Amino acid sequence: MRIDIITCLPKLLDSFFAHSILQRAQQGGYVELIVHDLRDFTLDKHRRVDDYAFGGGAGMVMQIEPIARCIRSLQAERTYDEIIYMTPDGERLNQKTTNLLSLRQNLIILCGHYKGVDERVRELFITKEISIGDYVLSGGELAACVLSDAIIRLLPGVLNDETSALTDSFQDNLLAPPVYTRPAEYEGHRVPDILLSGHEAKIDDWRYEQAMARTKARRPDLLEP
Ligand code: 6GU
Repeated sequence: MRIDIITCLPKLLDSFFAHSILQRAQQGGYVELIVHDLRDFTLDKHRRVDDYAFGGGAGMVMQIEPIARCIRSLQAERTYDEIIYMTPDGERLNQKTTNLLSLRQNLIILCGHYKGVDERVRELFITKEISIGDYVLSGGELAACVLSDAIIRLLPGVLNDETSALTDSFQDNLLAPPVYTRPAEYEGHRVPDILLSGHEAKIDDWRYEQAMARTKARRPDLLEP
């Protein structure tokens, strides 16, 4: 898989991608993550990528030309399955969307800033608009990191234990059950006996019951049809 990210803050993304699972995924050849500095695609001598909003009002708007130039230069090299714009008014991200996107070959992710991008960018280039929740961030970069992380950890081989992504919270619309490690007792608080029993089938049942109880208590909306 290849993910091209377009941003005015490339250092922020580079530093995120240079760590942990995301770094391993790149070194292992599971994903190619390329960060593009939008300012490299402006013809303006001050390297500006934004301008005042037509009609007035506070906040700058990201211009179409540098974005168009960047996207077209990428499209000249390969075909993209989706061109995603990170924006608080996009469709709210969930596990189903990350699962589907993890099956794609080439993605572009555009990070918005300021008051957002000129509407014509969305009309002409964007195929999918994604929000990571009902709150406003100062830019789309953190949201792009969230989306990339959620996708890349699903690629076969990226996680050590191939099955572990399948038992995550949300993977079956259920929250994950509680987990424990040593010591078996901490200041009088014991790990449930069933987990020490070695009885695999019973442990599976217990985990399912716990996941169901937790989902009912915390996120009953996930159980609705
Ligand atoms: Cl994708 N961008 C921004 N700026 N804020 C957000 C968001 C995205 N998702 C939730 N809040």
